Amino acid sequence: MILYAAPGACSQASHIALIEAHIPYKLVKVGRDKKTDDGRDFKTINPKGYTPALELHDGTILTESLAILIYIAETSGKLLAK
Ligand SMILES: N[C@@H](CCC(=O)N[C@@H](CS)C(=O)NCC(=O)O)C(=O)O
Repeated sequence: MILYAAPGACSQASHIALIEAHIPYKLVKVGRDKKTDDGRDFKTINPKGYTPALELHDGTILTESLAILIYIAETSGKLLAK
């Protein structure tokens, strides 16, 4: 998974949730200029331009903090059930 996040923004909640759930992830930072720290235009990832966005292994992009937090909680539950 890839979490697109901006330092100090509401995407921090998703970041904390991934850490607490022990889910492996890669963090890509998004600047105020909507550029990712690996040089991409973030609006090609989330046309709304908002962080957080979570890219799943199949390439699906999840947006909206609430949806991402629920996804992380459900994924974490599945991992714990194994
Ligand atoms: N409804 C979205 C709102 C996300 C949001 O407002 N993100 C802010 C950071 S806290 C953002 O990316 N702002 C960038 C901008 O307004 O250009 C969610 O809950 O995820």
